[in-house]
Amino acid sequence: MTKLASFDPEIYKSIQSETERLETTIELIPSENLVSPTVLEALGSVMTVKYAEGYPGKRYYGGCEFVDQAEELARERLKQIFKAEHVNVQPHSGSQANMAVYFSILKPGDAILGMDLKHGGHLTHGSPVNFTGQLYNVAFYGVDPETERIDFDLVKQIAHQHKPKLIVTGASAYARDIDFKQFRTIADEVGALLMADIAHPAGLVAKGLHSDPVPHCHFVTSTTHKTLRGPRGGIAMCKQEFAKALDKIVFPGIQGGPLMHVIAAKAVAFKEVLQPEFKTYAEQIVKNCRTLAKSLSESSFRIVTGGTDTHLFLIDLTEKGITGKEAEDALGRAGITVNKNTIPRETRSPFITSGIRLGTPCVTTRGMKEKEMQQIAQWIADTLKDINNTQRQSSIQSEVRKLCQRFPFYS
Ligand code: DSN
Repeated sequence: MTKLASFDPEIYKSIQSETERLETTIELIPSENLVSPTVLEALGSVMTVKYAEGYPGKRYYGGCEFVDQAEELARERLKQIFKAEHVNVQPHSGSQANMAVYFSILKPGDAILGMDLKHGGHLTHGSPVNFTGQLYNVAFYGVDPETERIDFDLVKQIAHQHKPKLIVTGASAYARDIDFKQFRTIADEVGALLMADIAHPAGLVAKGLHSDPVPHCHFVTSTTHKTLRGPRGGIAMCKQEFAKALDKIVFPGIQGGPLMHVIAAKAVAFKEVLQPEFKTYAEQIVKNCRTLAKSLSESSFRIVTGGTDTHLFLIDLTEKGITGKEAEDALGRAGITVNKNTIPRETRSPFITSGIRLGTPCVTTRGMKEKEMQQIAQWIADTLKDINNTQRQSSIQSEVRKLCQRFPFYS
Protein backbone atom coordinates (compact mmCIF):
# COMPACT_ATOMS: atom_id res chain seq x y z
CA MET A 1 0.00 0.00 0.00
CA THR A 2 1.34 3.46 -0.82
CA LYS A 3 1.81 6.12 1.87
CA LEU A 4 -0.97 8.14 0.26
CA ALA A 5 -3.30 5.14 0.18
CA SER A 6 -2.83 4.54 3.89
CA PHE A 7 -2.89 8.18 5.04
CA ASP A 8 -5.60 9.57 2.78
CA PRO A 9 -7.62 6.75 1.22
CA GLU A 10 -10.26 9.19 -0.06
CA ILE A 11 -7.83 11.20 -2.18
CA TYR A 12 -5.97 8.04 -3.14
CA LYS A 13 -9.24 6.58 -4.38
CA SER A 14 -10.10 9.68 -6.42
CA ILE A 15 -6.67 9.54 -8.09
CA GLN A 16 -7.07 5.83 -8.79
CA SER A 17 -10.53 6.41 -10.22
CA GLU A 18 -9.28 9.23 -12.45
CA THR A 19 -6.47 6.98 -13.70
CA GLU A 20 -9.02 4.27 -14.44
CA ARG A 21 -11.27 6.80 -16.25
CA LEU A 22 -8.36 7.97 -18.42
CA GLU A 23 -7.38 4.37 -19.17
CA THR A 24 -10.82 3.07 -20.04
CA THR A 25 -12.43 5.93 -21.97
CA ILE A 26 -11.69 7.71 -25.22
CA GLU A 27 -10.64 11.27 -24.42
CA LEU A 28 -11.40 13.61 -27.30
CA ILE A 29 -11.25 16.98 -25.53
CA PRO A 30 -8.67 18.83 -27.65
CA SER A 31 -7.34 20.98 -24.81
CA GLU A 32 -6.22 17.94 -22.82
CA ASN A 33 -3.34 15.54 -23.21
CA LEU A 34 -1.77 12.61 -21.36
CA VAL A 35 1.58 13.66 -19.95
CA SER A 36 4.44 11.20 -19.83
CA PRO A 37 5.45 9.47 -16.58
CA THR A 38 8.69 11.49 -16.86
CA VAL A 39 6.80 14.79 -16.78
CA LEU A 40 4.71 13.45 -13.88
CA GLU A 41 7.86 12.51 -11.97
CA ALA A 42 9.16 16.09 -12.16
CA LEU A 43 5.71 17.45 -11.32
CA GLY A 44 5.48 15.36 -8.16
CA SER A 45 8.97 16.28 -7.01
CA VAL A 46 10.47 18.25 -4.11
CA MET A 47 10.72 21.27 -6.41
CA THR A 48 7.30 22.22 -5.04
CA VAL A 49 8.89 23.17 -1.72
CA LYS A 50 10.92 26.14 -2.86
CA TYR A 51 9.93 29.78 -2.74
CA ALA A 52 11.74 31.43 -5.65
CA GLU A 53 10.19 34.85 -6.20
CA GLY A 54 12.23 36.59 -8.87
CA TYR A 55 14.17 35.06 -11.75
CA PRO A 56 17.26 32.81 -11.99
CA GLY A 57 20.26 34.57 -10.43
CA LYS A 58 17.99 37.31 -8.99
CA ARG A 59 15.77 35.76 -6.35
CA TYR A 60 14.31 37.14 -3.16
CA TYR A 61 15.13 33.88 -1.32
CA GLY A 62 18.29 31.92 -0.54
CA GLY A 63 18.78 28.30 -1.59
CA CYS A 64 17.59 28.79 -5.15
CA GLU A 65 20.62 27.36 -6.96
CA PHE A 66 18.90 24.16 -8.09
CA VAL A 67 15.54 25.63 -8.99
CA ASP A 68 17.54 28.22 -10.95
CA GLN A 69 19.04 25.38 -12.98
CA ALA A 70 15.57 24.01 -13.72
CA GLU A 71 14.16 27.39 -14.75
CA GLU A 72 17.19 28.14 -16.94
CA LEU A 73 16.79 24.80 -18.70
CA ALA A 74 13.08 25.44 -19.23
CA ARG A 75 13.83 28.87 -20.68
CA GLU A 76 16.63 27.67 -22.97
CA ARG A 77 14.60 24.75 -24.29
CA LEU A 78 11.54 26.90 -24.90
CA LYS A 79 13.64 29.46 -26.78
CA GLN A 80 15.07 26.65 -28.86
CA ILE A 81 11.63 25.22 -29.71
CA PHE A 82 10.09 28.48 -30.90
CA LYS A 83 13.21 30.52 -31.79
CA ALA A 84 11.81 33.24 -29.55
CA GLU A 85 13.85 36.30 -28.55
CA HIS A 86 12.60 36.25 -24.97
CA VAL A 87 10.59 33.75 -22.92
CA ASN A 88 8.98 33.64 -19.51
CA VAL A 89 8.08 30.19 -18.15
CA GLN A 90 6.48 31.36 -14.91
CA PRO A 91 2.83 32.05 -15.85
CA HIS A 92 0.66 29.66 -13.86
CA SER A 93 -1.79 29.34 -16.75
CA GLY A 94 -2.64 30.55 -20.23
CA SER A 95 -4.94 33.19 -18.74
CA GLN A 96 -2.09 34.48 -16.55
CA ALA A 97 0.20 34.57 -19.60
CA ASN A 98 -2.37 36.63 -21.50
CA MET A 99 -2.91 38.90 -18.51
CA ALA A 100 0.84 39.47 -18.30
CA VAL A 101 0.97 40.60 -21.92
CA TYR A 102 -2.05 42.90 -21.55
CA PHE A 103 -0.78 44.49 -18.33
CA SER A 104 2.67 45.04 -19.78
CA ILE A 105 1.40 47.20 -22.67
CA LEU A 106 -2.20 48.30 -21.99
CA LYS A 107 -3.97 50.59 -19.56
CA PRO A 108 -7.59 50.15 -18.48
CA GLY A 109 -9.85 51.59 -21.18
CA ASP A 110 -7.43 50.90 -24.03
CA ALA A 111 -8.88 49.44 -27.22
CA ILE A 112 -8.20 45.82 -28.15
CA LEU A 113 -9.46 43.60 -30.96
CA GLY A 114 -9.96 39.87 -30.39
CA MET A 115 -11.77 36.92 -31.89
CA ASP A 116 -15.36 36.47 -30.75
CA LEU A 117 -15.72 33.56 -28.30
CA LYS A 118 -18.73 32.29 -30.25
CA HIS A 119 -16.60 32.11 -33.37
CA GLY A 120 -13.84 30.16 -31.63
CA GLY A 121 -11.96 32.80 -29.61
CA HIS A 122 -11.12 32.56 -25.92
CA LEU A 123 -12.55 34.13 -22.77
CA THR A 124 -9.35 36.10 -22.24
CA HIS A 125 -9.53 37.64 -25.70
CA GLY A 126 -12.10 40.21 -24.56
CA SER A 127 -15.20 38.36 -23.37
CA PRO A 128 -17.48 40.61 -21.27
CA VAL A 129 -17.49 38.02 -18.46
CA ASN A 130 -13.68 38.05 -18.29
CA PHE A 131 -11.29 40.67 -16.86
CA THR A 132 -10.40 41.60 -20.45
CA GLY A 133 -14.00 42.57 -21.22
CA GLN A 134 -14.21 44.56 -18.03
CA LEU A 135 -10.88 46.39 -18.33
CA TYR A 136 -10.58 47.10 -22.03
CA ASN A 137 -12.59 48.64 -24.82
CA VAL A 138 -13.07 45.48 -26.88
CA ALA A 139 -14.14 44.95 -30.47
CA PHE A 140 -14.46 41.50 -32.01
CA TYR A 141 -13.81 39.93 -35.36
CA GLY A 142 -15.15 36.55 -36.35
CA VAL A 143 -15.49 34.07 -39.16
CA ASP A 144 -17.12 34.51 -42.54
CA PRO A 145 -20.66 33.01 -42.34
CA GLU A 146 -20.14 31.05 -45.56
CA THR A 147 -16.60 29.72 -45.28
CA GLU A 148 -16.55 29.77 -41.45
CA ARG A 149 -12.91 30.84 -41.73
CA ILE A 150 -11.43 34.05 -40.29
CA ASP A 151 -12.83 36.94 -42.27
CA PHE A 152 -9.76 39.11 -42.92
CA ASP A 153 -11.82 41.82 -44.64
CA LEU A 154 -13.78 42.14 -41.41
CA VAL A 155 -10.62 42.09 -39.28
CA LYS A 156 -9.21 44.91 -41.40
CA GLN A 157 -12.42 46.93 -41.38
CA ILE A 158 -12.92 46.68 -37.60
CA ALA A 159 -9.23 47.34 -36.94
CA HIS A 160 -9.45 50.59 -38.93
CA GLN A 161 -12.65 51.65 -37.15
CA HIS A 162 -11.70 50.61 -33.62
CA LYS A 163 -7.97 51.53 -33.72
CA PRO A 164 -6.89 48.89 -31.18
CA LYS A 165 -3.64 49.17 -29.31
CA LEU A 166 -3.43 45.37 -29.44
CA ILE A 167 -4.82 42.78 -31.83
CA VAL A 168 -5.22 39.31 -30.36
CA THR A 169 -5.09 36.28 -32.66
CA GLY A 170 -5.39 32.63 -31.78
CA ALA A 171 -8.42 30.60 -30.84
CA SER A 172 -9.69 27.74 -28.75
CA ALA A 173 -12.24 26.32 -31.17
CA TYR A 174 -10.98 27.03 -34.68
CA ALA A 175 -9.94 24.11 -36.87
CA ARG A 176 -7.98 25.98 -39.51
CA ASP A 177 -4.47 27.33 -39.80
CA ILE A 178 -4.10 31.03 -38.95
CA ASP A 179 -2.35 33.47 -41.26
CA PHE A 180 -0.33 35.46 -38.71
CA LYS A 181 1.42 37.43 -41.46
CA GLN A 182 -1.88 38.86 -42.62
CA PHE A 183 -2.73 39.83 -39.04
CA ARG A 184 0.63 41.61 -38.76
CA THR A 185 -0.02 43.58 -41.95
CA ILE A 186 -3.34 44.79 -40.50
CA ALA A 187 -1.74 45.53 -37.11
CA ASP A 188 0.94 47.64 -38.81
CA GLU A 189 -1.67 49.53 -40.82
CA VAL A 190 -3.43 50.68 -37.65
CA GLY A 191 -0.36 50.98 -35.42
CA ALA A 192 -1.37 48.08 -33.17
CA LEU A 193 0.79 45.50 -31.46
CA LEU A 194 0.04 41.86 -32.24
CA MET A 195 -0.32 38.94 -29.85
CA ALA A 196 -0.91 35.32 -30.80
CA ASP A 197 -2.34 32.93 -28.24
CA ILE A 198 -1.28 29.52 -29.54
CA ALA A 199 -2.42 27.53 -26.50
CA HIS A 200 -4.15 25.04 -28.79
CA PRO A 201 -1.77 24.41 -31.71
CA ALA A 202 1.56 25.10 -29.93
CA GLY A 203 2.79 21.51 -30.35
CA LEU A 204 2.00 21.69 -34.07
CA VAL A 205 3.68 25.11 -34.41
CA ALA A 206 6.73 23.67 -32.62
CA LYS A 207 7.18 21.10 -35.37
CA GLY A 208 6.31 23.24 -38.38
CA LEU A 209 2.83 21.76 -38.87
CA HIS A 210 1.00 25.04 -38.32
CA SER A 211 1.92 28.61 -39.33
CA ASP A 212 4.49 30.12 -37.02
CA PRO A 213 3.43 33.32 -35.23
CA VAL A 214 6.84 34.07 -33.69
CA PRO A 215 8.32 36.02 -36.63
CA HIS A 216 5.18 38.14 -37.00
CA CYS A 217 3.93 38.80 -33.47
CA HIS A 218 5.22 41.07 -30.73
CA PHE A 219 3.94 38.58 -28.16
CA VAL A 220 3.12 34.87 -28.28
CA THR A 221 1.46 33.07 -25.37
CA SER A 222 0.49 29.47 -24.82
CA THR A 223 -0.52 26.89 -22.33
CA THR A 224 1.84 23.95 -21.89
CA HIS A 225 -0.71 21.16 -21.43
CA LYS A 226 -2.50 20.88 -24.76
CA THR A 227 -0.64 19.80 -27.92
CA LEU A 228 2.66 20.67 -26.17
CA ARG A 229 1.87 17.71 -23.85
CA GLY A 230 3.39 19.19 -20.72
CA PRO A 231 2.11 19.96 -17.23
CA ARG A 232 -0.81 22.34 -16.76
CA GLY A 233 0.62 25.87 -17.04
CA GLY A 234 1.40 28.88 -19.20
CA ILE A 235 4.26 30.53 -21.06
CA ALA A 236 4.76 33.97 -22.59
CA MET A 237 7.22 34.93 -25.33
CA CYS A 238 8.03 38.31 -26.80
CA LYS A 239 10.42 40.41 -28.82
CA GLN A 240 13.43 41.57 -26.82
CA GLU A 241 12.17 45.16 -26.54
CA PHE A 242 9.23 43.98 -24.37
CA ALA A 243 11.24 41.51 -22.26
CA LYS A 244 11.75 43.67 -19.18
CA ALA A 245 8.16 44.90 -19.07
CA LEU A 246 6.79 41.37 -19.48
CA ASP A 247 8.99 39.86 -16.77
CA LYS A 248 8.12 42.66 -14.36
CA ILE A 249 4.43 42.07 -14.84
CA VAL A 250 4.61 38.29 -14.41
CA PHE A 251 6.53 38.86 -11.17
CA PRO A 252 5.92 40.97 -9.10
CA GLY A 253 3.02 42.36 -11.14
CA ILE A 254 0.51 39.52 -11.13
CA GLN A 255 2.11 36.45 -9.54
CA GLY A 256 4.10 35.62 -6.44
CA GLY A 257 6.31 32.57 -6.08
CA PRO A 258 6.65 30.55 -9.29
CA LEU A 259 5.55 26.91 -9.19
CA MET A 260 9.02 25.39 -9.47
CA HIS A 261 7.80 21.79 -9.70
CA VAL A 262 5.65 22.82 -12.67
CA ILE A 263 8.57 24.71 -14.23
CA ALA A 264 10.77 21.61 -13.84
CA ALA A 265 8.03 19.54 -15.49
CA LYS A 266 7.71 22.15 -18.27
CA ALA A 267 11.46 21.76 -18.90
CA VAL A 268 11.03 17.98 -19.21
CA ALA A 269 8.10 18.40 -21.60
CA PHE A 270 10.11 20.87 -23.71
CA LYS A 271 12.92 18.30 -23.91
CA GLU A 272 10.34 15.80 -25.19
CA VAL A 273 9.15 18.33 -27.79
CA LEU A 274 12.73 18.78 -28.98
CA GLN A 275 13.06 15.05 -29.77
CA PRO A 276 12.55 14.00 -33.42
CA GLU A 277 9.80 11.56 -32.29
CA PHE A 278 7.64 14.51 -31.29
CA LYS A 279 7.35 15.50 -34.93
CA THR A 280 6.00 12.04 -35.77
CA TYR A 281 3.57 12.44 -32.88
CA ALA A 282 2.42 15.89 -34.02
CA GLU A 283 1.99 14.67 -37.60
CA GLN A 284 -0.09 11.75 -36.37
CA ILE A 285 -2.32 14.09 -34.32
CA VAL A 286 -3.24 15.92 -37.53
CA LYS A 287 -3.65 12.72 -39.58
CA ASN A 288 -5.90 11.28 -36.88
CA CYS A 289 -7.92 14.46 -36.65
CA ARG A 290 -8.46 14.60 -40.42
CA THR A 291 -9.50 10.95 -40.49
CA LEU A 292 -11.94 11.40 -37.60
CA ALA A 293 -13.47 14.49 -39.23
CA LYS A 294 -13.68 12.82 -42.66
CA SER A 295 -15.26 9.64 -41.29
CA LEU A 296 -17.87 11.66 -39.38
CA SER A 297 -18.55 13.77 -42.42
CA GLU A 298 -19.13 10.55 -44.42
CA SER A 299 -21.66 9.59 -41.73
CA SER A 300 -23.52 12.82 -42.58
CA PHE A 301 -22.29 15.03 -39.75
CA ARG A 302 -21.65 18.65 -40.70
CA ILE A 303 -18.08 19.58 -39.85
CA VAL A 304 -17.65 23.33 -39.31
CA THR A 305 -15.38 24.69 -42.12
CA GLY A 306 -15.73 21.28 -43.79
CA GLY A 307 -12.65 19.78 -42.15
CA THR A 308 -9.54 20.56 -40.17
CA ASP A 309 -5.88 21.56 -40.50
CA THR A 310 -5.14 20.98 -36.85
CA HIS A 311 -5.76 18.77 -33.81
CA LEU A 312 -9.42 19.72 -33.45
CA PHE A 313 -12.71 20.32 -35.23
CA LEU A 314 -16.30 21.21 -34.47
CA ILE A 315 -19.45 19.32 -35.39
CA ASP A 316 -22.60 21.34 -36.01
CA LEU A 317 -25.47 19.23 -34.68
CA THR A 318 -28.27 21.58 -35.74
CA GLU A 319 -29.50 19.34 -38.56
CA LYS A 320 -29.41 16.31 -36.27
CA GLY A 321 -31.94 17.97 -33.95
CA ILE A 322 -29.82 17.46 -30.84
CA THR A 323 -27.90 19.91 -28.70
CA GLY A 324 -24.23 19.86 -27.83
CA LYS A 325 -25.12 19.10 -24.23
CA GLU A 326 -27.26 16.10 -25.19
CA ALA A 327 -24.49 14.82 -27.46
CA GLU A 328 -21.82 15.28 -24.75
CA ASP A 329 -23.97 13.38 -22.23
CA ALA A 330 -24.83 10.53 -24.62
CA LEU A 331 -21.21 10.11 -25.75
CA GLY A 332 -20.13 10.21 -22.09
CA ARG A 333 -22.41 7.22 -21.41
CA ALA A 334 -20.73 5.44 -24.33
CA GLY A 335 -17.26 6.05 -22.85
CA ILE A 336 -16.30 8.85 -25.26
CA THR A 337 -15.46 12.21 -23.68
CA VAL A 338 -16.08 15.37 -25.71
CA ASN A 339 -17.14 18.89 -24.86
CA LYS A 340 -20.18 20.78 -26.00
CA ASN A 341 -19.14 23.91 -27.85
CA THR A 342 -20.70 26.94 -29.43
CA ILE A 343 -20.45 27.10 -33.20
CA PRO A 344 -20.41 30.13 -35.53
CA ARG A 345 -23.93 31.64 -35.72
CA GLU A 346 -24.74 29.95 -32.40
CA THR A 347 -28.31 30.42 -31.17
CA ARG A 348 -28.06 28.52 -27.89
CA SER A 349 -26.39 29.29 -24.55
CA PRO A 350 -22.83 28.05 -23.85
CA PHE A 351 -24.38 25.57 -21.37
CA ILE A 352 -26.45 23.93 -24.12
CA THR A 353 -24.80 24.80 -27.50
CA SER A 354 -25.42 23.48 -31.01
CA GLY A 355 -22.08 21.79 -31.41
CA ILE A 356 -19.39 19.58 -29.96
CA ARG A 357 -15.62 19.99 -30.18
CA LEU A 358 -13.42 16.98 -30.82
CA GLY A 359 -9.65 16.63 -30.85
CA THR A 360 -6.98 13.98 -31.12
CA PRO A 361 -3.99 14.86 -28.87
CA CYS A 362 -4.86 12.26 -26.18
CA VAL A 363 -5.80 9.35 -28.42
CA THR A 364 -2.64 9.95 -30.47
CA THR A 365 -0.50 9.96 -27.32
CA ARG A 366 -1.95 6.50 -26.58
CA GLY A 367 -0.71 5.32 -29.98
CA MET A 368 -4.03 5.18 -31.83
CA LYS A 369 -3.95 5.75 -35.58
CA GLU A 370 -6.29 6.22 -38.55
CA LYS A 371 -7.91 2.78 -38.22
CA GLU A 372 -8.93 3.47 -34.65
CA MET A 373 -10.24 6.93 -35.66
CA GLN A 374 -12.58 5.29 -38.19
CA GLN A 375 -13.86 2.97 -35.48
CA ILE A 376 -14.34 5.85 -33.02
CA ALA A 377 -16.21 7.84 -35.67
CA GLN A 378 -18.54 4.86 -36.17
CA TRP A 379 -19.25 4.69 -32.44
CA ILE A 380 -19.89 8.44 -32.29
CA ALA A 381 -22.29 8.21 -35.24
CA ASP A 382 -24.10 5.20 -33.72
CA THR A 383 -24.45 6.96 -30.38
CA LEU A 384 -25.68 10.25 -31.79
CA LYS A 385 -28.18 8.59 -34.13
CA ASP A 386 -30.31 7.74 -31.10
CA ILE A 387 -29.15 9.54 -27.98
CA ASN A 388 -31.82 7.87 -25.82
CA ASN A 389 -30.73 4.34 -26.64
CA THR A 390 -28.87 3.57 -23.41
CA GLN A 391 -28.57 -0.09 -24.32
CA ARG A 392 -26.57 0.80 -27.43
CA GLN A 393 -24.50 3.25 -25.37
CA SER A 394 -23.55 0.57 -22.87
CA SER A 395 -22.61 -1.91 -25.58
CA ILE A 396 -20.44 0.78 -27.25
CA GLN A 397 -18.92 1.49 -23.86
CA SER A 398 -17.79 -2.15 -23.58
CA GLU A 399 -16.26 -1.95 -27.06
CA VAL A 400 -14.52 1.31 -26.09
CA ARG A 401 -13.04 -0.40 -23.03
CA LYS A 402 -11.70 -3.22 -25.19
CA LEU A 403 -10.07 -0.74 -27.58
CA CYS A 404 -8.57 1.20 -24.68
CA GLN A 405 -7.10 -2.01 -23.22
CA ARG A 406 -5.10 -2.35 -26.44
CA PHE A 407 -3.62 1.13 -25.91
CA PRO A 408 -2.72 1.32 -22.20
CA PHE A 409 -0.94 4.43 -21.00
CA TYR A 410 -0.71 4.79 -17.22
CA SER A 411 -1.40 1.21 -16.16
N1 DSN B 1 -8.70 26.93 -23.70
C1 DSN B 1 -9.93 26.37 -23.22
C2 DSN B 1 -10.16 25.08 -23.93
O1 DSN B 1 -9.88 25.11 -25.09
O2 DSN B 1 -10.67 24.07 -23.42
C3 DSN B 1 -9.99 26.39 -21.80
O3 DSN B 1 -9.75 27.71 -21.38
